[in-house]
Amino acid sequence: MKIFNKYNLDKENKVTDERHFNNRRKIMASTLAFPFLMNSNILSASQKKLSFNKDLDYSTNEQTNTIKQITSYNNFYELGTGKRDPMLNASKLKSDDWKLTIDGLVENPFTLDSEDLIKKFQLEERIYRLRCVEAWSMVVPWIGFELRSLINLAKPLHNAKYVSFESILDKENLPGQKRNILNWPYKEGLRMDEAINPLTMIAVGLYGKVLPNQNGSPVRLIVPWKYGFKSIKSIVRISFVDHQPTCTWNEQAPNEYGFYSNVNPYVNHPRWSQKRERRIGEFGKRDTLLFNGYSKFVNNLYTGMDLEKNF
Ligand SMILES: Nc1nc2c(c(=O)[nH]1)N[C@H]1C(S)=C(S)[C@@H](COP(=O)(O)O)O[C@H]1N2
Ligand SMILES: [Mo]
Repeated sequence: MKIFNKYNLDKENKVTDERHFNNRRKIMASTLAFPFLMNSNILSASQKKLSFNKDLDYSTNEQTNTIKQITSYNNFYELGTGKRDPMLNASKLKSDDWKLTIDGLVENPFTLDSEDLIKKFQLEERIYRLRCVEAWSMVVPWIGFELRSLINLAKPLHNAKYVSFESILDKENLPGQKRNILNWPYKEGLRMDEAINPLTMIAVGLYGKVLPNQNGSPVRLIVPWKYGFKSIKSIVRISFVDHQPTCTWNEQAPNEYGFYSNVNPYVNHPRWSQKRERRIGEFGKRDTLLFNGYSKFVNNLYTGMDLEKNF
C-alpha cells in the first residue's frame, strides 16, 4: 500500500478538476482512462468499466476524494469494524451470482442479477457529498440510477408507505458476521417520498467502474442528505411495506440514531457535535450544512416536522 503524500493528492485532484471543467450537461463519458487509476492497486484493472452519462443537476463541483481514499477508509461492518478492514477483507464478500429481490406491497415483484443492474437502467455519474455520522465526509463520483426508476417498475400498491432494504447475510464468509456486533443482516429504510426523491440513488459503480467490494458491491443505496449509515451496501432485498421498517443503527441505539438521520448541524449526536466535519484528506474542519447541503432539493419533505424529535 502506498502512503498518500501531498504530491499524490495534488496530482490526483488536478486530474479530477480538469474533468469537471470539461463537463457539459449530461454529456456521454468518453472511454478515456483516467491516468491516476492506472497505478491504483485498489480499484483493479480487471474491474468492469461502465458507460454512463454525467449528471450535473445534482452533482457538486467540489473536489472529489481520490479513489484511494474512497476505497481504503470505509465503514462496512460485515467486513470488520476498522476503517481499513473493508479494504483488507474485500475478497470475503462473494458478489458473484448476485440476486436483488424486489417484493412486498407491489403489483410487479421482480429479481435482478448483476448484469440487469448495469444493463436495465440508464446509468449516470453523480458527484455527491457523503457525510458520515462520525463527523467526517468525502466527495464521491457514484455511478447508478435513481431509485424511483426501479420503484416505477415495481408499481407499489397504495398501502406501500415505506421501503425497506436488506444487505447480504453470509455468516460463513463475512468476518464481521461471525460475531453479533450488529443484528445481521444490516437493514435500512426510507419513507416512500424520500425513496422517490430524484436525489435518492441506487449505485452500481464509482470512478467509472463497478463498485469495489468495500464500497458495497454490487449494489447499494445512496441518500446524500442523510448520514452515511443510511446508504446501505450490498443489497439483496428491497421490500415495500406499510409500516416504518427496522433500521440497524436505530435498533442498536435508538437514542443515538433516529429513523430519519438527516444531516443536521443543529441536532447533536448525544456523544458528539454534528456542527463540523473533517473532509478526508484535509486538515482542519469545515462547517456541516443542513441536509448535507441538499436543502433546496429535500427540505419540503420535512415541513412541519420537529427535526429534533424526528432526528
Ligand atoms: N451493509 C452495510 N452498509 C453500510 C454500512 C455497513 O456497515 N454495512 N456502513 C454504513 C456507514 S456507517 C457509512 S458511513 C457508509 C460508508 O460508505 P463508504 O465506505 O462507501 O464510504 O456505508 C454505510 N452502509
Ligand atoms: Mo457512517
